[in-house]
Amino acid sequence: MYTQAMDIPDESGKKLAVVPGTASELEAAFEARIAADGRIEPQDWMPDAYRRTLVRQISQHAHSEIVGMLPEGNWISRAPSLKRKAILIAKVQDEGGHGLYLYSAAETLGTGRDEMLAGLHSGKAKYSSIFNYPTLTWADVGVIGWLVDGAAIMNQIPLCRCSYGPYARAMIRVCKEESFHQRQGYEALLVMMKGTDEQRAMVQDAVNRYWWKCLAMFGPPDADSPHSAQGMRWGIKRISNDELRQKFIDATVPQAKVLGVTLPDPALKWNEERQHYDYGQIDWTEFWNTVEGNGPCNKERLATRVKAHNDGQWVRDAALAYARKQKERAIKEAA
Ligand code: BYC
Repeated sequence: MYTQAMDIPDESGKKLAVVPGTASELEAAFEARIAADGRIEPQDWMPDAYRRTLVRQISQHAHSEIVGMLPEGNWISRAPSLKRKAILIAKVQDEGGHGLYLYSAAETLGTGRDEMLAGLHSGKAKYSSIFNYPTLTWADVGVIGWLVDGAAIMNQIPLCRCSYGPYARAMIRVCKEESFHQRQGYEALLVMMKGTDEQRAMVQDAVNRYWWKCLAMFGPPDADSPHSAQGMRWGIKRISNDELRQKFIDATVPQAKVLGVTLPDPALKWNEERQHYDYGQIDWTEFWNTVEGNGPCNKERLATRVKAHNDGQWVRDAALAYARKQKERAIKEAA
């Protein structure tokens, strides 16, 4: 089951090792491992709530990577040069790869990929709010690299130290690829900013549309985040939503200056006492509206994913038929 190859359905991944011990001994061993900042592995005993939290977060993360291919994918056929097209294709493929690692990591917790995908396709499972906004111009592609991937890295670096081993290990490679994504976006914008007035205006317009949505990517304020406290106790999350948002703002303001764009927040100001930038109010009503399925592109994104999944049914059928045939042959040869 934990494989990149197509395999026939197998229940083995669900049979997690039976570890001897009473419920309280198992729980105490788990808590001790967490307190010592150790890793929990798939075969280890873990509380159901820990398992459920991980499946929720990792599968939502996987869905975000997969749906996240769509806004930029729309520009592959319209990239302004062969070089930009090659870079964009590589980036979008990377996002697909991240989704696949993450589904695999979630499968180690005993939840099947079909179940996770059914959650996405029915609209029940969440994915990152940011991918429900349109990519109107080529500058949006650069801004997604710079700001969306930049925010994603800020959030994902601490996940490399997540207490669940398969998720933490997947994040190491994902973060390496995300830094290439961020740099290619920033570099594309630097080139546009050295171009014509129209190009500079296009970059500024994309920054204006994406800035606030990127700040919301980090999730609701800590005080309104139902999962944060327990997620931090379990070592799944290491840094809170608000702290990560602040780190992202502090890192991005100097980059915006080098680029020559204005961040669309009149309240953005260095606070000497806090040693951080102060910033304005995020529109949380708009955020929740988008998360609940009513953003500008939610319906289009889901419909595209469902169609791609249905169109691919024959490939899954063929791969399964082939795997079945191989297995039958192996059994016959062994007999
Ligand atoms: N959008 O208690 P909270 C990428 C939900 S893609 C939608 O703070 P938690 C890329 C949250 O799920 C990388 N929903 O939750 C790809 C929860 O709802 P449920 C994406 C959001 O889990 C292609 C509720 O609000 N990164 O890099 O402690 C191209 C309460 O929130 C959002 C990840 O997925 C949101 N923005 O913290 C380019 C990172 N924020 O489940 C780039 C992994 C919150 O109760 N995930 N919600 O129904 C995480 O780190 C955490 O899950 C979050 C939320 C920080 C997002």
